[in-house]
Amino acid sequence: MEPEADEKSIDPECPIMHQKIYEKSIDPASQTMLQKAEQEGIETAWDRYERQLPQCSFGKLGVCCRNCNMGPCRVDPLGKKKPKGICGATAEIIVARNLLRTIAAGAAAHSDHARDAVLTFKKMSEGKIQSYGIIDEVKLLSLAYEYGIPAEGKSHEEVAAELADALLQEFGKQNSPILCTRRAPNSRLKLWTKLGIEPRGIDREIVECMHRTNMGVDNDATHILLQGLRTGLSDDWGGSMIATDVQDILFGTPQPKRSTVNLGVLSRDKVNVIVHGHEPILSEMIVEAAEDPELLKLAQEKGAAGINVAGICCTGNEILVRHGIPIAGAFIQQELAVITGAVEAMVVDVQCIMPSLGYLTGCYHTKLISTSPKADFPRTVRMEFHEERAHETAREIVRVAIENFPFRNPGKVNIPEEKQECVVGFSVEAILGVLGGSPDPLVEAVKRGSVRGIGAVIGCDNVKITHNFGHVNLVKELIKNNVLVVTTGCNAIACAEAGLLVPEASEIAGDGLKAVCKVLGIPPVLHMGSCVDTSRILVLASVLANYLGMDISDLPVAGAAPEWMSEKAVSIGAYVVSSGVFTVLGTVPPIFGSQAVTALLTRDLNDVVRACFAVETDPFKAAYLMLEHIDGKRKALGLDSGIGYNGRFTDPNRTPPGLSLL
Ligand code: NFS
Ligand code: SF4
Repeated sequence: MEPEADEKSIDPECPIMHQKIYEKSIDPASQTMLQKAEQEGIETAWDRYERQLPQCSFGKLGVCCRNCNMGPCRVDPLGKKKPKGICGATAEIIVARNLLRTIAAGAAAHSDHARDAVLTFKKMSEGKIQSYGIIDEVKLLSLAYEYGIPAEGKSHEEVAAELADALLQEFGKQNSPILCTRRAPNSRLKLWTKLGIEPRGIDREIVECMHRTNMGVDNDATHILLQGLRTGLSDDWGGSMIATDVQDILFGTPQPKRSTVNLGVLSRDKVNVIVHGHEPILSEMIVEAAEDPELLKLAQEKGAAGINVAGICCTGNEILVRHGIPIAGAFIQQELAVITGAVEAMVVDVQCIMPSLGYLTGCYHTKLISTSPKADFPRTVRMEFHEERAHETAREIVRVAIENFPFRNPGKVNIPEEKQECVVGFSVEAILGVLGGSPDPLVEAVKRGSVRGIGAVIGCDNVKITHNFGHVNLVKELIKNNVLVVTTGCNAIACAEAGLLVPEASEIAGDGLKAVCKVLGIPPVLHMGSCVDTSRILVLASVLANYLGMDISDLPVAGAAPEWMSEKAVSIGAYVVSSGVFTVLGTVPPIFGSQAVTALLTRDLNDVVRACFAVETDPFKAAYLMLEHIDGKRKALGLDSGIGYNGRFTDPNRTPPGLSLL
């Protein structure tokens, strides 16, 4: 029996529990599951976080090093007691080296994902695998053109084969630059060349980071960080962009469509299969298998009303923006989805998958199915996924889920009511389509001041911030102040859960943005895809900059990652800023152990790449910082910057935003 609705709501008599749960998440569906977890004695990431407190101050400041076995060394950031590591490395060197390794790991994750997409694309073009084909022919041909591959007289498969080879070369180029950077404005490209940070082969940049941070190699913080920028650029304008492009060719370029999000998308009477991780190569096949008549019949035989596929994290975003498949939750909700007791199979590949899931699924009937040759987790059912047998493996996975349906324990099932409508799928192509084929209407709206500027808000969830508090408040504050928001990753899921991805959300936007959204029929927050699709945001910025004949850093654009946690987000930060976009980080990066590195990243980078970071944990102040930046850019362009400010953070002089933490 399922509990009655009122039993599911949070107990108002229990202020401590109420407060505690409310501090963990602002999302009612998540709160309901957190309460269920407490009642059932189930541990979540929030409990483990509490047990980790207080977290190590040296780690938080970034001043611990174990890059060699004379260490580990932890240096005193003020340089008094232990100013140097055993080898003589200062806080400055250690902080910079640690950051470079983080960027390398993030860039590696995005780019290795891209490599697998290209390898699948290559096998498809050679006719070695049957499960995938060319869906977006226009994109295939335009990419081939960009890479200098003549298409005349060749079949699409032949073009694809040549393109796949050219794309694979981007990973291993030794001295020549990668090519997608040509999409950036000339001024940016020239700046990168002048600074010596134009990326070469993607793998080369990542390997060089590991080499440079090896004991006794690169020991100049500025020099180290410039390599961080170059590696970040190789991620965005290389790995991430290649992943986006190839996935568009294989699975289609997203176009606007409706769907639903949050834990309430799980079905009470169907077999629930969650796809969690990052690579659509797998999730696309699961979506297809779930429509297989034979498997649907089997589901019926097992007493289910059908098969319900839902996503978590970015593989969820991939199938959401292409097929409108619902999303059950973002990163921090992965455990909560299992806690509903209604998930027959959680199918995972790579990235952002908590190892806790293996133990957690053991408390329910859920099967955790791991599929990637690269990744495994405790207590999984292993069903390795290879493209050659993509259909068959996907069918076997869905079959395991169906067979598991009779083991669902109705007494343990509690699916939150909350599911929210959303409109998603705003690829650059789709945005230009909405605008009638040219950026002109958007540019005119910006000139008039109806749209004050563009806010790019991205990134993860993090237990250090009340779930969705940072994401939702920052984005609401921006749209209230007429900033059109573009979003990817877990921020996009948070915005969807808060109802910000529907055209009706423009009701809470400022008058100018509201009018523009109404005319165009769009939401004030545009979901552009998964985290690798952050590359779409920079392509959009380049389209606008090129159209106006200026640099990205001249545009009234600002970025933010309000709740970031992943190394991938650090790589994204590095490339967004190196591409000329001021970016506010909502959780504190481990850099404050070095004043020099902090000053470089939060101020002096302006003189290098014409953009820098700010760190601000208060989303209202973060929004203010972004608005201030956008207004500054408007002023420099001779546009009206006296649009006024409508927000909670009304007294910037009392607590200067962005400085409260320094
Ligand atoms: Ni991006 Fe997407 Fe989410 Fe963060 Fe993880 S799912 S790849 S890394 S947590 S936004
Ligand atoms: Fe210590 Fe230097 Fe070794 Fe790092 S590289 S652990 S600072 S001796």
